Amino acid sequence: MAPDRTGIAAALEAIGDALGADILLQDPDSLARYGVDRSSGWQASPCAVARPRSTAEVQTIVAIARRYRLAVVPSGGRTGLCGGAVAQSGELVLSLERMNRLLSMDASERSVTVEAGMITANLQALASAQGWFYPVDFASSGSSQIGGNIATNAGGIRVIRYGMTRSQITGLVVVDGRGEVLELNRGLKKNNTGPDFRHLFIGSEGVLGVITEATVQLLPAPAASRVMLFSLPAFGGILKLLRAFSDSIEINAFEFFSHNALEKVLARLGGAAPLAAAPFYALLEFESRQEADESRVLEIFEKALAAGDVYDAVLAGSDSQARALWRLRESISETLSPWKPWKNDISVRVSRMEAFIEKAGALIDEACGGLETVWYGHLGDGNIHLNILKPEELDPSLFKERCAVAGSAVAGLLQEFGGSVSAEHGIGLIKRDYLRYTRSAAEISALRGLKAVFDPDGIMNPGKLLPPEG
Ligand code: 2HG
Ligand code: ZN
Repeated sequence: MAPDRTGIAAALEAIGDALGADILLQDPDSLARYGVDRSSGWQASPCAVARPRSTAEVQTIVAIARRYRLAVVPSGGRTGLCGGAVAQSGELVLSLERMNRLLSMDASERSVTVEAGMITANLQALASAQGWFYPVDFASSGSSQIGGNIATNAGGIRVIRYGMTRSQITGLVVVDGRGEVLELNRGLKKNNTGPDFRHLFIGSEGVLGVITEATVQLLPAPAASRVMLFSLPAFGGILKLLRAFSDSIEINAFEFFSHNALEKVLARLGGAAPLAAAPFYALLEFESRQEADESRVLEIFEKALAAGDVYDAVLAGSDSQARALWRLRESISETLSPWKPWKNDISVRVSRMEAFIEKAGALIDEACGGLETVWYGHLGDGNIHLNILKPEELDPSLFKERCAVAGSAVAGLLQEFGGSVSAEHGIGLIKRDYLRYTRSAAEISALRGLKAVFDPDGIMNPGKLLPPEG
């Protein structure tokens, strides 16, 4: 049972006594700021924010929280879009922001061990200063933290080539809900000693424990790349392009967006459209080691042009042009935020995408006809971010109702297609009622069992990921 006011005050006092009063923030501004993420519609209401400086301090905080049954919400950069870091019921927010140091570097293995609060862009910069590369990247990398990336198994724009965050992590230190410190896999390449708990904590959204340190395998610096933007008359053409490129070049990223996405981004950022208006655009980043790579891309483009699958294309001639093309894609999410969109982050296998899109489009039209939809995402990974925009005049609860009808219909379709209700953003609070469309009842009950093992008193990020029982 959650503690009452006296219990909460006693728990906070015990934390202050153990670690010094400055470990806690309790001013209204901090409570409001640390109690939410980038998803909308929450009323932040944590009891306090703890900002530990080491794994040992995290352990002390979790042990005290457990003694008083105080719920703990682990908190990184709070750039999530699913409410996974929201504290709205008197929980203690546990922010990792002070734990942002590089702990060790191993040049012979090209790996680093860092604290969980390191900002993702700082990890990328640290890697490139050594001539190495950390491939996980997305628009919020300037404020998201590596611990949060791991807890949500973040994806982003280069998954098609390098995989999700999970693929880069060779070791983790976590404090689980029992208050135990677990050192998982310790950076080993080979470790065949039974189930690998590291992978249980990656993507666990803080419901099993708090990630405090990570060992990250970095890659050699990538070869030169080129960026090309295509305009297309129909969605099917994008998939044809993807198939052709997959067979003949090394793709770093393959993204798409609909015309209304580009229109809105240009209206916000200014600047001219890179191509004449078309229903869809595809953005390709490919490795270009030699001229032959570029010639193959141009050959595929010309064939697609002749077949009528593509209208036009522009190949960036410089790094700044390449960045400008990427900015069109990466600015979409932030550009749409004033419309308070209903977000879908869904995936199906690329081979089933065309049939899925046809059916999904019809279902959404039926439930949300008249509402503006924006289609974009990481098509090379089978990942679509369908955003439905709220018209200013439409009452928020009516909007939610209509979107929920579309949401259930699309989730049902995803189940039929063996797809996922969350490709890369996670489940959090927003998608937990949809989990059953992607994970079976047997899986969900096993997940509850895991939670009971690592967090027997249910203090770690309660209410997130798992749907309420019954
Ligand atoms: C992206 O790919 C992000 O731009 C955000 O994952 C997607 O806001 C969204 O729906
Ligand atoms: Zn995305």
